[in-house]
Amino acid sequence: MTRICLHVRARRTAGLVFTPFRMACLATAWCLVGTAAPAPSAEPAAEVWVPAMKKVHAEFNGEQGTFALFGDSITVSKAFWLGLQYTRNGADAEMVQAFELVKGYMLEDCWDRRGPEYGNQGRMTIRWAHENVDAWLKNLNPEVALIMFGTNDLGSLALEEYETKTRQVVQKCLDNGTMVILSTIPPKHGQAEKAAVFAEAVRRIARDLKVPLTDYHAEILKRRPDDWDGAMEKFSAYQGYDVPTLISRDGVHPSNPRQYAGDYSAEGLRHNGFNLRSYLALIKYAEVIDRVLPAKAEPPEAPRRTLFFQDFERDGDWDGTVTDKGTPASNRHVVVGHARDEYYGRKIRVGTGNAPPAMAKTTYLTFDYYVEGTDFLMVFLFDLDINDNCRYPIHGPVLGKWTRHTIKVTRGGPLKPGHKVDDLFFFAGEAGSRTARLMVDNVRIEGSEPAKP
Ligand SMILES: [Ca+2]
Repeated sequence: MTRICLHVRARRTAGLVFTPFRMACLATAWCLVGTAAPAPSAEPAAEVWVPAMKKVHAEFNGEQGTFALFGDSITVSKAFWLGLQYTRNGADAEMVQAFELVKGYMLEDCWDRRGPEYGNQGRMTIRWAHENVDAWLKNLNPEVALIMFGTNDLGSLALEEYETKTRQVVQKCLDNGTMVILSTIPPKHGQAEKAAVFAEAVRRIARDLKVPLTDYHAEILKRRPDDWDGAMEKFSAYQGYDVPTLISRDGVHPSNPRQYAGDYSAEGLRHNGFNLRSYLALIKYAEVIDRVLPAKAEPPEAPRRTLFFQDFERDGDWDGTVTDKGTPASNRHVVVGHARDEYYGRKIRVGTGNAPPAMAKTTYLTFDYYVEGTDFLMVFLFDLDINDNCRYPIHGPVLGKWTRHTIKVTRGGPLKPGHKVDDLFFFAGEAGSRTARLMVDNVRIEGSEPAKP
C-alpha cells in the first residue's frame, strides 16, 4: 500500500475517533500503482474525485445522511445492504470502522429504502432511471446515490444508449448537488463479454465525471476468476441462490448461500455475491463520508432531569444494611451489600417506589460505589415492560476507594425509552465469596429528554 492511500484526516463521528483508513485501496489495484497514470480499468483516483465531489456537495441543499440506492433487482433485494446493520460476522477492522462511520452518519431508514419510489425495482434498465431520475431527486433529494443499472440492459440496449443514458443520469444527480457512487454490473452467464464491455463503460463514466466507483465486476472476477458463474455444470448440485460462488444458479443474480449469510470474512466474500456487493458499497460510502462530507453535528443534549434518586438518608425501599460507620462525610449513610444471594457474593437491591419511572430517550444511571475483595461489579435494572433484568457489567471497577460511576443505560440494550424500571440490583464478587465488600450510595437515574408515553 502506498502512502497516498493512507491519507485520511482524523475526525470525531458518533463518539468514534476515526483514524487512518485504507479504504481507498480495497476496491481496486489503482493504489498499487501509486501516482502513475490509471490503468484503463481503474476507478478514478481519490485525489481526483474527492475535490470534484466536494464541489458537487457544496450545492447540496437536502438532509445530511440521505443515502439512495438506484438500481434493479440486485438493488431492490433485501439481501443487499439491509442486513449489514444486524450481522457482520468475520468483518475485519477496516470494515468495522467503516460500519461505525456509516451507522453514525446515514439516516437510519436508508438501510431499508426499497421500491420504485426510492429508485429501485426489478427488471428495470437505465431507460427507467433516465425517465424517473428527476422525480427521485426532487422527492428524495439524496446526499449520496449509489447507482447500478445494466444487467437487464444487456439484452435490450446497445452500448451507446446504455453509456449515454447512464452518463446523463449521473450528471443530473451531480447537477442536483447529489454525489454519485457508480457501480459496475456483475458478470452474467451467456453475456459475459457484453457485461465486461458495459462495466468498462461505467468505469469510463466514473473517470470522465470524476465520481467514485465500486468495481463489483472486477471484484467478482478477482475473487472467482474461473468459476464465478453459478450456472456452471460443476454447481449443478445446488439450487438458486444457495450456490457457493458469487453468481447464482440463474447466472444473473448475486448468490446468497445460507452457509455464508452475514459472513464478511475473506471466505464469505468469495462465496456470497450479495455480501460482496454490500461490503463494497459500505467501504466506498464510508470513504465518501470520511473524505468528502462534513462532520455531522452532534445534536445538543437536552438538560437532564432526575427520574429517581436514593441517598439512604431516610426511609425507603431497599435490601441491604444502612450504615454511616467509616463512610465519607459527604455520603453519610450508605447501603452495604448482603451475602444472601445464590449467584453473587454481595447484593444490594434498591426499589424505585410506588411509581416506577419510565426511561427517557437517553437515560443515565449514576451511583457511588465502594468495592473490595473482587473486581466483579454488575448492575441490573429490572425492566417491567419486558419483565426481565437488563445487565450492565462495570469493567475494571476501582477497588478500595469510593468512586462515582455513570452508565448510559438506554444505549442499544433491551432497556428502551418508555420502559419502566422498578428495581435496581448491584452485585459484587462470586457466590460464596468471603472477602467481597460492596457499598453503594447516591443512586440516581436521569433522563435527557422526556420519556414517550
Ligand atoms: Ca448517603
